[in-house]
Amino acid sequence: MKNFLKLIFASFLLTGLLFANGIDQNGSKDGYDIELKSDKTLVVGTNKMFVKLSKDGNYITDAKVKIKFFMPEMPGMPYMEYEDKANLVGDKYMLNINFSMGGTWQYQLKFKTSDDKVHTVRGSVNL
Ligand SMILES: [Cu+2]
Repeated sequence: MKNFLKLIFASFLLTGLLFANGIDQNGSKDGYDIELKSDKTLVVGTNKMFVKLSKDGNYITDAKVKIKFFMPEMPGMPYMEYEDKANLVGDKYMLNINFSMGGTWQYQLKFKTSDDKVHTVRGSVNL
């Protein structure tokens, strides 16, 4: 019985870990598939995020990727934003994002492809 309870407890912990793990958002725009991911849970302070771009199953590694996170003005709080340009690391683009506070942050992810077109995806994250 004791072991059984331990097993249940362990599986709860595992589930918690799986769901507490960062963000993983997917979308598509103009025929491109976009994945925005973080390995760790988002925190106030510095966060590493990764963007993967692909088209027809092939990774796109020659795009220029940038992201802007922002929070609208609220009572007693000014508009806030944070921008970063991504660096290609392997087959994904790495971003360093500094969140100044918890709450909902909206983002605008832009990527310029080799045909000089700029594509924009929007979304939001919570922390
Ligand atoms: Cu705010």
